[in-house]
Amino acid sequence: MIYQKILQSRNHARLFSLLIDPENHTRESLIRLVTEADRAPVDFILVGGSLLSQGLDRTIQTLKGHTSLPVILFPGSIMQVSSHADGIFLLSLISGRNPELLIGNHVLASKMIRKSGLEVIPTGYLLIEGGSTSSVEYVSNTKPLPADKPELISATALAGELLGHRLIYLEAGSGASQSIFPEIIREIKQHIQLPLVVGGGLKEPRDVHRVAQAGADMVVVGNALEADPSKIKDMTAVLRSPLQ
Ligand code: 1GP
Repeated sequence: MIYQKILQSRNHARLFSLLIDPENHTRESLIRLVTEADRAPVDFILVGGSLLSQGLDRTIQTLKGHTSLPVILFPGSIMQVSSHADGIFLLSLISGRNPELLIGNHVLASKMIRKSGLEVIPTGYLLIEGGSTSSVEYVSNTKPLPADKPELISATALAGELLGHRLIYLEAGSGASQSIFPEIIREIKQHIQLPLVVGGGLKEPRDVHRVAQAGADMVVVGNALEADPSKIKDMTAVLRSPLQ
């Protein structure tokens, strides 16, 4: 069970997830990346992307042929549901005010998701300014939360918890020039009890270390590892150092 593992590791470890966007891969590059992830090992593999519309089943089947790590869908759209995965972060974009991403798409996808048998993890998804216009901002047609308003961000995260989400996900945007500030993470941790996931623009092991030390329960890295899979070892190693 994915959510059980997230809850159980909270007090003694930070989790590391590799995000794979199937659009960025050939079969060979995918196998190289998942082999490195399996060796590191990472805790979870997330699969999703802003543009992906086909090839999702094939990608997950390839992953499953090379690792037994759990695969979680991180859907950029309702077209990204596959019963070959183990679970799905069912995202509600609570930083925005686009009703389709708060309920509309969920209605369209609900029966398909139930039929898939996936473990569903309802996730309050917060887009935070990351230094430039992100794909999520553009595609979702929503404004990110301002990075210099931690009290607004924590109030949004708390609303997500009170509404019954099981995870809070802070997103700076894929390839963000500025990842989530540690002050934001620390502020949120004072207000919520849910596990906190942080991703977007984490490029080096020291970036991973910084957000983990600030209190992220799970760190997500995509671009940097797609560009250089050999970094996975060092990025996961920093999470094994003691928490302060
Ligand atoms: C997941 O979008 C992020 O939250 C991934 O961002 O590709 O910049 O690591 P990167």
